[in-house]
Amino acid sequence: MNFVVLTIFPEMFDSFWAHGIIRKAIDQKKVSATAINIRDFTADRHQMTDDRPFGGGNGMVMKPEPLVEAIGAAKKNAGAAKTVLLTPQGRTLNQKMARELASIEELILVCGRYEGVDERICHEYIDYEISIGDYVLTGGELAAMVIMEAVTRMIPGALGGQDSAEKDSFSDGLLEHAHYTRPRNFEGREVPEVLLSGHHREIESWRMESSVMRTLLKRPDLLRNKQLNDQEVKILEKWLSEIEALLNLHHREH
Ligand code: 4HQ
Repeated sequence: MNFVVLTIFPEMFDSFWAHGIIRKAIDQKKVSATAINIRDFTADRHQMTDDRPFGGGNGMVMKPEPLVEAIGAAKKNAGAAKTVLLTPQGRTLNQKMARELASIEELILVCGRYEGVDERICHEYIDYEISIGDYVLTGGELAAMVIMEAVTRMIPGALGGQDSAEKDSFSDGLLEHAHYTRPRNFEGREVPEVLLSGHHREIESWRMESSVMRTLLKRPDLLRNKQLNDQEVKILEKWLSEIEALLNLHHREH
């Protein structure tokens, strides 16, 4: 994967690329990443990247010409590159999109500032419009970092040996199970006994149950949109019958 970011703040990416799994992926040459300063593609003496909106109103709009020049420069080396505009009007990023983007050779991430980019950029020069969520950012830079992080984790081998990407939240449509480490007793709360037992099959089924029930309690929307497998149905039925038994007791007493 080759990431090329178009931005007026290229320095924002230096520390991002120098840490964690993205740093490792770059060191291992699984990923390359560069930031191109849109200002370098301005033609005027003042290197203006923004201008006043036609029709009036507050705020400024990103001029189309420097952006088009910068996209052209980014595509010089990889003509098949796909361009992504970070915008609240795009499709909201999810794990499936991250996985799909990871199979693309080169992504050019276009970061707007001000009120946004001139609308006419979108038709000819942008392949995907992506949002990272329904809230307002000041620029596309943080959104581009979020996309690069989520996509890099999906590149085979980028996560350091294990199959952690498959075990992660959302990979099977469920939240992850609860995690515990030492000490065994923390502020009076014990680690679940089964996790200390060394019974790998029991630990595996405890984790599956933890996953399903946490998803039901914290993100029921995820379960509603998921095709449940036999094991997940069994877990839900077990809890349903326990709840029914409790309610039966209650109703008999009242
Ligand atoms: N932006 N997800 C850049 C966002 C945003 C989001 C607002 C994009 C400002 C200039 N981008 N413009 N949410 O809020 O991607």
